[in-house]
Amino acid sequence: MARLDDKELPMISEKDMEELKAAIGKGSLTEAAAKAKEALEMTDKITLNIAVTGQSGSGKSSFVNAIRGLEDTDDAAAETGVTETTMKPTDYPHPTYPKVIVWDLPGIGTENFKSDTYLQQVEFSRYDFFIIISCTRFTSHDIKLAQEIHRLGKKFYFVRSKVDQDLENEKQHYDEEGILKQKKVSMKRPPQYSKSVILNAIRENCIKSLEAGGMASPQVFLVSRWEMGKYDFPKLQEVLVDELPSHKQLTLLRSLSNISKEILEKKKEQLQTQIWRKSLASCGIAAVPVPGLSMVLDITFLMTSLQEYCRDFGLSENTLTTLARQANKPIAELKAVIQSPLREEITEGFVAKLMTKCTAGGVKYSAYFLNFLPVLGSVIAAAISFPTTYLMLKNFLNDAADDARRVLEVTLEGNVSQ
Ligand SMILES: Nc1nc2c(ncn2[C@@H]2O[C@H](COP(=O)(O)OP(=O)(O)O)[C@@H](O)[C@H]2O)c(=O)[nH]1
Ligand SMILES: [Mg+2]
Repeated sequence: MARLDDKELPMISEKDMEELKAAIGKGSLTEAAAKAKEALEMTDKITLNIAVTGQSGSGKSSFVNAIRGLEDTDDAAAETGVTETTMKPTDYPHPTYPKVIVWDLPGIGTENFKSDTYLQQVEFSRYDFFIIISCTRFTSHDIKLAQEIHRLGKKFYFVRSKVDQDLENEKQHYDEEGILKQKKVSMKRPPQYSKSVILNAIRENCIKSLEAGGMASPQVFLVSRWEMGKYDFPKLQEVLVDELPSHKQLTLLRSLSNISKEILEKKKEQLQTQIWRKSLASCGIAAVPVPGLSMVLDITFLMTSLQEYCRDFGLSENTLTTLARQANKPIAELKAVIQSPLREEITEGFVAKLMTKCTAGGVKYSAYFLNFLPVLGSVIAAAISFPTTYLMLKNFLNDAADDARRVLEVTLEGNVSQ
């Protein structure tokens, strides 16, 4: 943690400054702090409902598990590989972020669910968006459903599942060196086995059949339930976040597995936007003097915030154990690249230590903040507590995101065949 002292002070973004000025204005610090805390609590209350639909056997339940970072055998997992018996949508809350609920919908086009009444039957209004899954070509039921979802003003995403199987099946036509076995060179198969050629062909095929069914410029995401870090799943995660209304983005982001650098970066960026509110809430409401520190702050609140950052970036014993098992690496190899403490190690004492380390930086920041926000100076203790907290949270978040990136790199090592 010594790095915190050595670092140059991170820039305070103009947006943060503007929002802070607007929040504090000429009013009282306590009032602004209460509002900041309220805004944070509102964010925590936001719910997200994701509908997963498609034909029976297409991989819906598997996807419901995978997107929640679960194995099919976990307690909270949806049952997979069973004949469709689901007569109504089943809710599967995310195990760590229960406000994110993934719904396993009954298959479309079955006896009980005709596509014209399907959306009514599954309570269309409940969902934020729809994932339509197929493990072959998309059917007329899928297309009709998508068009109806669009007509009613919501978003849908076509997901083509089980591409690992397609890649494996194609291998049968090639010898061990990846050379085509057929004597006659086929129009369809290249002479050398190529994953990207196969994947592109699947994608094009899906798109063509969707276009033939009347979809304008459809997009299809290729996924494998067994390899969520591969193919189009990381891209799907990004698109889902980008296309959500901005006030819901963080809710989804936090629940997403840290399987790509882009997702990590997005998480960090979104979490950063909350830092000024957290700093204000900490030193403006339940703030008390902390022994050994010349500051007043809400140390429990800060401890929880740091623990949440660790949780969001997978820096906990549980998550690392699962990750190590999935990546088939010893957990020590993952821990070796982590420099911040894990979630379990974050105590009030740790926060106090971290604040002490950031005090010098906080004092430097203080002059800067006071320039813009003289009201901070009216509460003497806040003049130092606020900037020090801001700096501490910012550095910790950066470090946690860096750790998560390095852990991701370790899990990807020796796994380069994208
Ligand atoms: N190889 C492979 N099998 C999958 C994938 N997704 C689902 N499956 C398998 O396909 C079968 C049906 O999956 P399930 O999720 O139960 O389909 P549902 O009926 O749509 O809910 C199960 O045996 C799954 O293990 C995938 O991406 N790759
Ligand atoms: Mg199912």
